[in-house]
Parts: sequence; structure tokens; C-alpha cells
Amino acid sequence: MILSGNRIDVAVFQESKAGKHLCGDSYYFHEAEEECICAIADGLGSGILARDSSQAVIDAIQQHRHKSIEAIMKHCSQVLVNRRGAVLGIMKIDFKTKVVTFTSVGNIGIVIYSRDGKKTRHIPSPGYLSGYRRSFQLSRRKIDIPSTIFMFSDGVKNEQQFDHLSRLPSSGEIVDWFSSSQYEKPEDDTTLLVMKYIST
Ligand SMILES: [Mn+2]
Repeated sequence: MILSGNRIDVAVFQESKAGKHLCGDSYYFHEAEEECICAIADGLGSGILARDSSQAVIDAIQQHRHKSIEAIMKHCSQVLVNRRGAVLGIMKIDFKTKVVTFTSVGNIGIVIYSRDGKKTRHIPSPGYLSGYRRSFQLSRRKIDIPSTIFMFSDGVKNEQQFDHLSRLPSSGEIVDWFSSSQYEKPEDDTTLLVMKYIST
């Protein structure tokens, strides 16, 4: 699926775990005038209860998308009271300052390739998000144009192929290549969000 805005070229690959009809991962992307936000939530377990948690988190992010990541994380925690819980990655890019801010709790991977091909992998905070408030690490850094960003749930096993996929000119082509390398149904729900920051 392609969700692209003016500055960010976005494409998504999603597939549910073998034997499951419903994917427990949910994702979000929104580009506004000053910034964009994206997120992947992976609900604990699989099937409908996993999806219930991940979708509740994504709905909270959508509703509060104008707020800071710190504030959004609090809303995410609140909606997880009496739900299973989820691992979560959230990222914002400020178009004016060209600063990317991100966090991830649990196994949501974030890998950024800068214009010269240099790779940065964000190390997530361990654990998961639940109805209890918890601490998390926010990262901030300058980002080049163009840059390629991969955000993905732990169903993505062959992360090393991002090194060459990142050189393809569009997110749509990256997702097509990634998809053609998925020979079998995955062992876990799989979501890959590819974003190319292409224009000021
Ligand atoms: Mn998972």
C-alpha cells in the first residue's frame, strides 16, 4: 500500500502470521505541513486480542498526533489499561529543523540510511507498553535529504537486505522487492513501513 505525502514517499508491506487471518500489528502514517508522524504497534500475542491492543494504540496516536512523542506515549499507555499491551515504535520528522525524533519500546526496529548510505540502527528500550506508565528513551538526530527509513515489527527476519534495498529509488520498489523475497508465510505478524524523505 502507498500512503505518500509531498515530502515523504511511503510504502507498507504487511502480512499476518501463518495460520492467522487477522494481523496483530497496526501502523500509522500522517504527513502534515510542518511534520510527519509514523508508528507501528505490535499487540502482544496474536489474533484479535493482539489487534485490539495495537489498534487502540494507533487510534490514540492518530487522535493526539499534534502533541509531543512524550505526551502521545502517555495516551498510548492509558488506552492499554485492561488490554494485553503492545510493543510500539513512534517517529516524527520536523520538516523545518530536519530533525527526526523517535522512540521504541520492545521489538520495533528503526533503521535509517543517510544520503551517503551510512546506516544507523536505533536500539529499542526492552519490554512492552501496558496500562502502567514506564520510562523510555527518546532519540533525536538531524536527517539528510534524501534518507531512507525502515520501521518494522519483529516478523521481519531478513533485515540485512535493507542495505541494498535502501538504494532503490522509491519506497514502492523497496516494498515490491521485499515482498518478492518473502517465500513463505511468516512465523510472526510482519509489518514493514518504508519512508524516503525526498523533498524539503
Ligand atoms: Mn510480533
